[in-house]
Amino acid sequence: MQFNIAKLAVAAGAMALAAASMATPTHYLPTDKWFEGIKVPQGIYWDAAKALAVRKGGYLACPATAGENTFCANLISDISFYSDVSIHGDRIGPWLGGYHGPDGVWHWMNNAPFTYAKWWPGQPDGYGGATQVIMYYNGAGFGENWGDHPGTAINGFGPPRGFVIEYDRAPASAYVELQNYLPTPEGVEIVVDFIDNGNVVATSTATLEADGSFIITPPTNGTFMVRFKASHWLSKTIGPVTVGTSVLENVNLSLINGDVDGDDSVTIFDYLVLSDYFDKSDSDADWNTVGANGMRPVDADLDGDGTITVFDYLILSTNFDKSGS
Ligand SMILES: [Ca+2]
Ligand SMILES: [Ca+2]
Ligand SMILES: [Ca+2]
Repeated sequence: MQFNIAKLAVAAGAMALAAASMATPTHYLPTDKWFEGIKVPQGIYWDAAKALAVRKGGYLACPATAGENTFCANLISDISFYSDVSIHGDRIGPWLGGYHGPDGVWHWMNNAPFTYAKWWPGQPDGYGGATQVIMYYNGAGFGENWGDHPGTAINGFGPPRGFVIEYDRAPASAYVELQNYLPTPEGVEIVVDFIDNGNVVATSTATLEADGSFIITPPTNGTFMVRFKASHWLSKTIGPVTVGTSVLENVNLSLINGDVDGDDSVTIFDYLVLSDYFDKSDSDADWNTVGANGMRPVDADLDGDGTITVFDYLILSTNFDKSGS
């Protein structure tokens, strides 16, 4: 386990969370939650913010108590998280995970009871649309009060420039190098197994950003061995790692290429599949079709250049006989 926050911060600038700048999630002890304020300088609407929060392993913050609300508001207590001044002279603030349901009452998306509320005077007013969500709103200023908003563009208003994420457990940041791979790893799935006494007790799947970074939020707190595996790369297991109860931990991994059939060893079977598909390319109609050998041609394209060539063979040869570790 390596700790490398500086590297993550640099990497974050290039990632597909794009223009969203990462902060460090901070722990709110009274309710054992983690919160993070995210700034999006070009502005963002509710659905996009909601999706980014989920991609980071959390959800839009649901400050269900006065304490949580003050804590969240302090993470974004800067006018730069808010919209420009609207035609009405006010500003829209960072999004939260509250919404007005078809049942006509307010809900938090994590199902916390909606008993506490911190509406700005005159809010909620249902302005701008039938479906409303919650944002920080303090007239022309910033602070810990809320307003309701359709969550989408409305005439005369620009978008707010941020949102707050809530995590049920401490999210861990990881950075994976996929060896011998030409494209960026953006969109490659990585399967993360949490192992206790040899048993996989939880599995989660993450999607890599362009720089190989990803966030895992452990499904449960505890001490585990943690195994990382991506399609035709061998797994890597680290640990024991105590997750969910401490500060952000950054995991740096480098995964070995060559496991065409995904059984976590580079063997003659991988050679056989690669041979079957030698010279195929992504212009072939069956590139993504499972063949008689149980694999797809794309699975044998180890370097990701869109063709099965001697270069894929070389990767396999170099790593022959290796297994996940
Ligand atoms: Ca409103
Ligand atoms: Ca294999
Ligand atoms: Ca290739």
